[in-house]
Amino acid sequence: MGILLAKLWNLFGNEEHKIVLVGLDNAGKTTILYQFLMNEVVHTSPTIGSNVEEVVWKNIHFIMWDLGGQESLRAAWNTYYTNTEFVILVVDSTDRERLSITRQELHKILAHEELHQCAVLVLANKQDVKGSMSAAEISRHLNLTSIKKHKWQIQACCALTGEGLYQGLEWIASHIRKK
Ligand code: G3D
Ligand code: MG
Repeated sequence: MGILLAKLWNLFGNEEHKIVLVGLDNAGKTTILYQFLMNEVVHTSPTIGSNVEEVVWKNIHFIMWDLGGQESLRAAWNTYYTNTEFVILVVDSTDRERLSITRQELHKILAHEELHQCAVLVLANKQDVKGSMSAAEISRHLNLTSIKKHKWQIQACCALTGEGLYQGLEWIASHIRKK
């Protein structure tokens, strides 16, 4: 009976799914959060600490935490990991210089015990900028194929127009439906 009720509860979209948005400063995390929330571009300033919003999409409730990405703030990312189901790693596809730092941060995240069951969506953001790296190039640099213990996906996107963002969210939603 309890399980049936829980299923019905979920069917009506009352279950919340926690997502953390990580990535270096300036990657586009806050822009993405507000694009999901309001389908519009908001003017952002560097995030100190975090922003949190509830995003409802296709009757699925997501609690999205957008974490500040500056070096001094990255050390605190792990304080947000409890009960996280999905990590969205946002990459600035124009930032070739710092991609190796992103790779280190990603592999640190995946090694964290509280995230051992989470799935990872990598968003290759800023695809509108000429000369930006493709999703395949970023995938290679981040060594995504070496990830065996987590489900992962990479999606090219542009936070300014919203292009690609919902394909990414659909991948996340498909995991929730499978559960
Ligand atoms: P962060 O939260 O990861 O630190 P922000 O990043 O969301 O604050 O975005 C940092 C800057 O990148 C912002 O520009 C924002 O408009 C820009 N940006 C985000 N996504 C895209 C994108 O897809 N394409 C382009 N061209 N720019 C993007 P400003 O100028 O406000 O600093
Ligand atoms: Mg921010």
